[in-house]
Amino acid sequence: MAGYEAWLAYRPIADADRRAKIVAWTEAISADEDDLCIRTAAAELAQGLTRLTGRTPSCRTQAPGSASSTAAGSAASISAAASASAGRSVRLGTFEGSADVRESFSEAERASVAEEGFRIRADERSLVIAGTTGKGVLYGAFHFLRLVQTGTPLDGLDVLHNPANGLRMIDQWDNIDGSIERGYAGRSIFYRDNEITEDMTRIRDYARLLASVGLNAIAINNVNVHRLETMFLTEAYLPRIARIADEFRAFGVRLFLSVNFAAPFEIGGLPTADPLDEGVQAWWRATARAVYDGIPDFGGFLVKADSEFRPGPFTYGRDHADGANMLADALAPHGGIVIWRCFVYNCKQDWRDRKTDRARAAYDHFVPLDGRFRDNVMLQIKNGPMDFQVREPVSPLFGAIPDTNVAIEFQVTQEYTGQQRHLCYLVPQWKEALDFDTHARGEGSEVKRIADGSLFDRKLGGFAAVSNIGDDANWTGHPLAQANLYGYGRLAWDTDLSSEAIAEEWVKLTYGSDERVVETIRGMLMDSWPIYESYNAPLGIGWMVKPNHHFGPDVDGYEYSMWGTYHFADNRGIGVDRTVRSGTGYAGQYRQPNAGRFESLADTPDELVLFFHHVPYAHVLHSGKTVIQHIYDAHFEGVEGAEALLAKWDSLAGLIGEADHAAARSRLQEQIRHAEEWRDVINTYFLRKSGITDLHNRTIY
Ligand code: GCV
Repeated sequence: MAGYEAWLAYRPIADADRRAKIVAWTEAISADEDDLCIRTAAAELAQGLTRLTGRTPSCRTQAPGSASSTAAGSAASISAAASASAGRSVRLGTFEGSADVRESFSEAERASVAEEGFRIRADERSLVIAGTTGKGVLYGAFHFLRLVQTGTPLDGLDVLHNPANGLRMIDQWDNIDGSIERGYAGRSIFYRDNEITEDMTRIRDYARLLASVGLNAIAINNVNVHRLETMFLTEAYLPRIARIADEFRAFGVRLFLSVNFAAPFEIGGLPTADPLDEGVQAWWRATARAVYDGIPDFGGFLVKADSEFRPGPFTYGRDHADGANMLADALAPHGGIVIWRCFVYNCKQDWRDRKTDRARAAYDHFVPLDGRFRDNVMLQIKNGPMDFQVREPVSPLFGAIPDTNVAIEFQVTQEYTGQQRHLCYLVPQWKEALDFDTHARGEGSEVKRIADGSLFDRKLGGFAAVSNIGDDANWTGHPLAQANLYGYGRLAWDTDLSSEAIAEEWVKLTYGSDERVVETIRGMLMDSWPIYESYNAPLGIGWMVKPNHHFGPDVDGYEYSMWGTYHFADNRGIGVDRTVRSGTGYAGQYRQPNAGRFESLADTPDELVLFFHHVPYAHVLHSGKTVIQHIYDAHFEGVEGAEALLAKWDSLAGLIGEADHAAARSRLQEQIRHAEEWRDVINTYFLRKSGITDLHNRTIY
């Protein structure tokens, strides 16, 4: 069930034969290195196997600071017995720290394992989970538990997995008052009533969830850093932040803080925050030192600057490279990095001016700075040029700054995709962005190869995403929204996994392997993004949401469309002309052949036609339908799709836990009601606007 334990519930294996086989392979667990992550790995294995098989393996690990001992793990009740000899054991370790593990692999095999990768091999005597580092061993342990649960035979097992991305990060947009910006699953698990929480239980359990899918970094506060969170950099808060970092460290997750660029001025008593001012630079150096005193493996700073009214280097006539490099220099001696967001645009743009275009902004700001950022700076680019809409093209900034480290930013929290009241499995959307070929170095220059750093041979690369969890009992509000968090982690680790495979894995771990359950929920997840899209903003236009909270239909509602609209719909047509020939020129930010494809109305795919072109309502799409007919039909189909989701879920009554079934059911019912509202608001608006009423197939009300 998609409850508190999420995909780590470890439901008992029903098949007695299979259970016996697993018990025979896992009678004992041994790890003889003094390594925090390896101890966590052993404890997790012991806990998982105990619940899966009903039998607790004996466990020998090394206590912190000791030469060698037999110890109990922390997260599970591990028996302190010496390793059993009758059955086979699981041996955990790194190539460097354990002679035993090292000898199980050839030199070439050892060399094939990346820093955080792992290798699992079964031989006649034992099963070895090996890594280059303790973190790798921990990921290997979680993977092994996944293999056991998804029915993989252990005999002859020999697998190697290396993460595709170095940085695999989750960002909390949590505020110290306990609220979460764009959070839809309760309050923060980190803060309450303007204090950092002292209770580590949920934080630890969250760290487990993150590590189990391979995530290795977290920023624990909102990128919009208000006054009290600015103070996180001071002695008043650092000890409690260090306490949180301790919890994450045990699970291999490095802690980052979002910082306020104006901190030297706001809390440091300096007259300026100018990045070229020596006093400011010294202040950041001293601040970084203080942070590292308490958190030796601190990841670094995440920065939203000169965006949506946040302070930044522009105030002082400096640019983003000046700002980011100054922070990078303060962090460099400690091994920290700066993650600098490219979500920079002018909120006050007057949309009557049809040449200025928010979609252009990130590219226009950052391309001229390529090559100027320090090696420990990473630019974090949202997947699309706007803002996590249900459908956007890929940001053209990918591929346009070859001499800069980049990370791709996704939004797991469903701000514009149904706020966890609607089912919207986002992995297919993310995959589409990752598989987009930028042609930056000719054919085969996919976004995923830019994000992971390989295409341009960059030192740093990776994924970041805004989390979807809060203190709701099941973490995500909608039980099925857990699949998005799970999927994000799995995809960050392996960008070649298919959306279906990830969905299936999640269902099996969460609900068990009953074929009907697996097939039905996997199908629901896979259908859900197209369904949501069909009753949301059509054909790539985006934005038709109520202002500020961004939920529910309001065609002209979005707060930054007050000087016009984001869709330019009038009685003649709809869509934004972003061509070079007659529009904002945005299409020209792509490399060929993409630039040419988006420039041409005939070649632009239907799902993005209104993103790139302003067309009459009677324009005929590739599908053969006119734009207005498409809008109209899609909104009816969307409601039918939402109804089908509920029917499928209902077919599982009795096959999954009652409470879980009821919780998702009530969300699916609500989704139908909202889909109807979307259909009626959007269709009424555009029928009126266009004046076209001779549509086919449906009765016009
Ligand atoms: C944290 C969108 C959201 C904001 C968010 C911003 C960002 O505009 O609506 O809530 O601010 O993105 O990514 O910084």
